Amino acid sequence: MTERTLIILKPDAVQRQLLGRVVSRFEEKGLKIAAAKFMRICEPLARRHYAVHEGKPFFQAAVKYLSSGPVLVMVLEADNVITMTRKLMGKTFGNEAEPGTIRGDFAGSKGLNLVHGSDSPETAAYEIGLYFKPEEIVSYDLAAQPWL
Ligand code: IDP
Ligand code: MG
Repeated sequence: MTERTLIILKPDAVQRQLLGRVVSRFEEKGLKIAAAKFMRICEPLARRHYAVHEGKPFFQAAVKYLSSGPVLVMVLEADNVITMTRKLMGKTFGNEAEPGTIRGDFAGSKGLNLVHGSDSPETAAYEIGLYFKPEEIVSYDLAAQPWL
């Protein structure tokens, strides 16, 4: 079934000028970009984003990190897109993520990890709603679709 996910190229991806290379990973996989926004996430929005992690020891650090600079927020759409993007991203930190994954190839510590991706259809719906109005999500046919 066609599914949507929220992807964020985090502040380190912008500052390290890796946006193009990370977006390419998703494009090369054949995932459709349905929405995109370059923006700064304020701290209250970052708190809402990580609300499920409230109370955990890393909550405050994760909020600070996400709101520390501009980001590229995207909605990707494809069958099974949540599982696929989580696999493309790799484990949470680059020091454990497999080579071939975004985090495994471009990050190497238990620190900044370049990219966020929703982890279930429920969180995807919640997270997409934090960043996009329904009319900002664009409906169109990907020309390559019959070849994917
Ligand atoms: P995910 O991004 O792979 O889904 P989550 O467990 O949902 O990982 O954690 C959300 C974010 O919080 C991570 O991407 C990372 O930036 C931060 N984070 C998670 N665990 C830790 C930790 O143990 N130390 C520091 N930051 C963490
Ligand atoms: Mg998560």
